[in-house]
Amino acid sequence: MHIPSHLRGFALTTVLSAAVAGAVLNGPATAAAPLEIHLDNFTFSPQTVTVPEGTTVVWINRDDTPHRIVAVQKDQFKSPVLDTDEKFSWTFSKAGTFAYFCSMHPHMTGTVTVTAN
Ligand SMILES: [Cu+2]
Repeated sequence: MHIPSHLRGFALTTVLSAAVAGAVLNGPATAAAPLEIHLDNFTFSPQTVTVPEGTTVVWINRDDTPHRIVAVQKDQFKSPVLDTDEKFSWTFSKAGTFAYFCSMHPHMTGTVTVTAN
């Protein structure tokens, strides 16, 4: 393939960028993509999600208020107190329904449903 010399640098950069972006977005073939839940205006958004086994869920606090994510069932996930823009990740390795809430504002609730692969 002939590429005009003044375009070669551009073409190479574009190909490399696409390759890097693909690796980040797709990851290893077996891993599910992470799913983000935003904490916004004292609400988990989306409040209810369904993900395949092995998915990592990332909660991100978009409020000016601190929040803390705690699973209803003991011995499950519990985040530290999240200040604005802080994140908490948890990988769901078993199928089931996992209810959680904010321990600082217990009216904030959400559910992660994990399906078997
Ligand atoms: Cu809260």
